[in-house]
Amino acid sequence: RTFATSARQTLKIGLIPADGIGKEVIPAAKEAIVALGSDIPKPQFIDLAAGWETFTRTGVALPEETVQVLKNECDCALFGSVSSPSRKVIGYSSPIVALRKELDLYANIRPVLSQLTIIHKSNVLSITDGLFRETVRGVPDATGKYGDVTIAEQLVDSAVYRLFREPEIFDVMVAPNLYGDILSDAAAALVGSLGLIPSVNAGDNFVMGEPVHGSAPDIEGKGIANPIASIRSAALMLRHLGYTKGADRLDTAVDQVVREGRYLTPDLKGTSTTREVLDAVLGKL
Ligand code: GGG
Repeated sequence: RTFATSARQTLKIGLIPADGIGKEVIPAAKEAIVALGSDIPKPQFIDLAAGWETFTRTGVALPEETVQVLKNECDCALFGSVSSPSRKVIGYSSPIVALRKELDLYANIRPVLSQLTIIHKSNVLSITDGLFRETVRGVPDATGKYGDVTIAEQLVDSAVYRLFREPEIFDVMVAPNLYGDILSDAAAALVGSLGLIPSVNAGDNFVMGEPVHGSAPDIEGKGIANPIASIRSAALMLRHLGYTKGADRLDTAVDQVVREGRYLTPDLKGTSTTREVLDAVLGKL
């Protein structure tokens, strides 16, 4: 579903870089959006706080102000990456998970290229994964929609095996959070780097772009994070809103830069900085 209004004069975009390299790649996506000029409504950016650093500073990982501004003032948003601790910290819970719930963003869509197969483990987790499997299978009957979609299913372990051996057999994989997270990282490896892969968190009333990669503390502050996943996330967000021309321009510019291979960050075996890759994309725009 898209919810663009052609009458919109401005596009209010909440920016939540959060932690680590999110603070480097979201500003890059912002510059790419600005460079689209009149192909999209005039963008207005609102900087918003969330994440582990916000928690250590304020005691809250997702400030209520961030939620309220997103709900009441923004047309869409871009989220960067979050560094949740691996141990239990009292009072902390993942802000991206909370945001998805607050904004009713029920699908995290992670296109890797550029049917449907239900991924589950209901032979072992019969109650939880069984419910997921039956729910997806029940969608066409319940809604009468998706008549031309062929639904297949695959146990998650064998899905990993087949993804690596014959990725072409999959078109769309629908999975619960954990399997989807693992499979999308695996799929990113197949196409070259996690730094290329975008996502959108989508609901019926709001959309939030988000690179699939995490906060990458090992390269934080070095200026070498790949901005492409965030620029592509901005493109997905704009496409979801119906701004196809702007989205196409971003994707085409990125495609050209990657294909030429002159300006690539180290995750793609290049030596370029975030700034140099961004400038190359802006040059193509
Ligand atoms: N942009 C994706 C991201 O931030 N990934 C890191 C992640 O999964 N963190 C766990 C969490 O806090 O939810």
